[in-house]
Amino acid sequence: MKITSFLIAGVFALFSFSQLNGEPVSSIESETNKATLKGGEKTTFKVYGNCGMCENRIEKTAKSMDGVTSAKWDKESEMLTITYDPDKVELMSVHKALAEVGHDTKKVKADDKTYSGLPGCCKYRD
Ligand SMILES: [Cu+2]
Repeated sequence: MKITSFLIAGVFALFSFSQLNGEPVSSIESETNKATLKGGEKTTFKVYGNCGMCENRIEKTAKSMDGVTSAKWDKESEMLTITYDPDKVELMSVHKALAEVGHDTKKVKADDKTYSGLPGCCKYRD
């Protein structure tokens, strides 16, 4: 008898909790998940380049990757800042993709053939 009334009280408490919040508990949880996904991880690393064309190429390459939600490369510091979902994309794949279009990072170097194919203004190696 005691257990039954405890259960009823518990169910009632849960019910009034969700009523208090104005929406079911489950929808609050899904909102939280969305926020986590939207934020993702943010990281900044060096990507060698020179000019505005490099900026476009680097940002376009990074953004085209599934799991990368934003990419901003700074011409002066040659630093790329990306927001990404680590469950969808590994950071190393981003380094590789950038090297494939001719841009060295500290982890992956572009091969000479790819590098030599870059427009003259984009040649960043000394
Ligand atoms: Cu360039």
